[in-house]
Amino acid sequence: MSLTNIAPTSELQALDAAHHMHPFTANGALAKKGARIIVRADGVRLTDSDGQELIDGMAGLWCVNIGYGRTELAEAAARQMRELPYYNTFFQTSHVPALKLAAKLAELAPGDLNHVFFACSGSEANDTNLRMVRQYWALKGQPQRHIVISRKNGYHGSTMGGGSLGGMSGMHAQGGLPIPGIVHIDQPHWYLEGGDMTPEAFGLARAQQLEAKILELGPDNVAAFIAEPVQGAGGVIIPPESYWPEIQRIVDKYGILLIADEVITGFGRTGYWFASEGYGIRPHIITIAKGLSSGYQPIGGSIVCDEVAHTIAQDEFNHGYTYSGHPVAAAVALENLRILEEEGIITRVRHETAPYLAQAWGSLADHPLVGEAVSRGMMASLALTPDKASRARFAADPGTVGYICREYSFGNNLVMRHVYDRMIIAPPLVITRADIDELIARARKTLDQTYAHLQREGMLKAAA
Ligand code: PXG
Repeated sequence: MSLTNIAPTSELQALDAAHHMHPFTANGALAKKGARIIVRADGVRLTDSDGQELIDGMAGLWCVNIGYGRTELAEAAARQMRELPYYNTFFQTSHVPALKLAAKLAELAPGDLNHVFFACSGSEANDTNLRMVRQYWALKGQPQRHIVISRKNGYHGSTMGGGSLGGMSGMHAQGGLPIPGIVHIDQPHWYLEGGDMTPEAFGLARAQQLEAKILELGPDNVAAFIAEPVQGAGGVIIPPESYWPEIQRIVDKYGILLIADEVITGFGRTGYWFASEGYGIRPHIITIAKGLSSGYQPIGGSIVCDEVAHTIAQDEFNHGYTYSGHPVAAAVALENLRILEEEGIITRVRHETAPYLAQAWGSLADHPLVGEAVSRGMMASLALTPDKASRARFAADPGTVGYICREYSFGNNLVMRHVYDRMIIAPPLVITRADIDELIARARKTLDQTYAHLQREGMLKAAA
């Protein structure tokens, strides 16, 4: 019996429905259905309140990089709570976990990214970034340089700043987003938007939209470009190889700041400490969260290059969170980084399990319902289609088929998500080959069931 498994599932569901407002959820519909209640986890597996065991194909929410059940992190938290549960870092004070974690991140981050501003989440960190890049240009005597360019279908968080930087149309439709001074260009989503172009030509064309936008706005008005190296929440969209080198050329040419949002891609997700290394890009700021603590504690931040940090240091930066660099979260993050490093987890991803996943996941491309099956490191996606040859979309509203597929997956005790009609996974980095085999078998069964369902319901129709 788990600590939290205190009552029959139906009672827990009723309590949840009565009082708990879930993020990104139609709560009315969920209340009728009842949430699946997770009570404990170990390694890559979750257990629900009915005792069912699931493979967690999403590492929680892209964050449990070292897997569940690492008691070293619980002990690090308990030790730190006993010694110094809280202190702030505002008024000319510091504490050991925050300064040690900042120094460790400076060591791990590429180039001269040597300074860390802490937050409690990726959203908060991106809000920091928005204010920091504008303050940077103000201190440089160019206060008019305030526009940040971002991308449609990018995800940078749910705060006013983060949600505005993101390019999710569903989010912009609610609550008055985006705030002023943020503009969006198109995403490098070849499968859906590439038409007859080759991926390489399309990647170049999408990158060149950045140059066109800079010229349209006036280069002297643009502060920064922010993007995820690989879009996560947008559906694990892996850009064509031509994309990032061209983006780097453009930001260099116009001297604008590059923010790589590595909230998902950081800490080993792509087989490197940071995906920026794998893509050969040189960001001025890297956004971090999630895998920084493997989700065991809420912590995020911005890793900042010498030039920006030294400039910001010239004046008071009127920004910060009560829990910036929280000692317990920082102590847990340090222990997480120690495990990632000492157990060689990221090296194993790069050389062993990611190639294995690429081959196993790639084999799903032969399924009649799958238009493409791609991966980068430990993140993978597949496109569902009624017609493989033409990369057609379904006649049903986007997401209808993806949702059906997700429901079968849940029924097969595999947490695989859908983004519209793309199925995605991002399992814990410690997943073994045997676990991958099991994950793929459940995914294939899910695809078979979805295909049969669509046949039965006459839904294998392409959009006009
Ligand atoms: N940047 C990126 C790239 C993210 O993926 C954030 C910032 C915001 O982090 P916080 O810690 O504030 O959530 C994220 C978060 C999904 C999903 O549906 C993805 C995220 C969060 C919630 C849901 O895939 N990513």
